[in-house]
Amino acid sequence: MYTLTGLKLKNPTILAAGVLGTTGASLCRVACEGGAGAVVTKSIGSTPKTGHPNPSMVKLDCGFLNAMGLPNPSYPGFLQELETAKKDSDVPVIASIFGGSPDEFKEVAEGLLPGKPDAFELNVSCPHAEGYGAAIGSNPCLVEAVTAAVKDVVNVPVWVKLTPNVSDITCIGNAAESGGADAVVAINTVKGMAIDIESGYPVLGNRSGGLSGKAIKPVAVKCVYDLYTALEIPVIGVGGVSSWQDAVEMMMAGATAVQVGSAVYDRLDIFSEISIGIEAFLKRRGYSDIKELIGLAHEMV
Ligand code: RRO
Repeated sequence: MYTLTGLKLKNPTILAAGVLGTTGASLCRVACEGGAGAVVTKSIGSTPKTGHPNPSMVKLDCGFLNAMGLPNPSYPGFLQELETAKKDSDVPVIASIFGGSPDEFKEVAEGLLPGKPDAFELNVSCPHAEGYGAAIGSNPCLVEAVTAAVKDVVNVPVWVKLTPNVSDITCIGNAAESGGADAVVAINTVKGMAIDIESGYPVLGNRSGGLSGKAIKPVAVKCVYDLYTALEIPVIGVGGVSSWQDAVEMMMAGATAVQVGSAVYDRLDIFSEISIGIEAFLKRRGYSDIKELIGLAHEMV
């Protein structure tokens, strides 16, 4: 068992927000069949949203480009899914939420409390959401205020998911910590665009979006490395993790646990595969505790 912000996880792998997180049934599948140590829901807001026009997700050679546009049924519409996820899965269920102001974040968090989420993940980092997401997540004062507002009304851990699309992610991480965050999650997707050269059109309906998958792993590792140095609270690493080696790398940079997003589209049991691989690595290298890996790269001078 691993302890992360007071939550008990059977292994340090977590389903990232946005992937297979829209229904209680899909969250359960990831936990039960996939072997995830915890699962995060799709980001939920205060009013229903249909999202951006199609195509809203495109597979590239180096990863995925998406501009889903925060499609979600709103917190009243999602409560039952959250209840199903809690009832049918045996792992912590973390509710990802978004809003355009501290009050809206507070409203969504309070609205989901009857579903008994084990923690909240505050999404202040979607790269293509007008007025939401990175508009908040690149402003330290707003990040601190949003975090404090949610902490004020919930008594479960609060994680804050950060955007890499800023000049200094540690400044935003510090603001989350000042607001009372129990952990930060790094990183959300990297702003990106792709163009079809035959038609000349950008491939996404929204024209631009966020890049995930293998291409962004080095960006994520650097962000985790810097946040580990700057903060006292745990850093949860996410971005391009698709193997146990990637997870170990993220932990050596400073991650206490890892989230997996895009790689889930290839194989659901990636979580079991990663946790078995980490255990075998620890044994082979003679480590007695996974904690010995966390931040190891910082000691290599
Ligand atoms: O729904 C999305 O378009 C989306 C979200 Br909320 C997010 O946080 N990151 C992303 O790449 N897409």
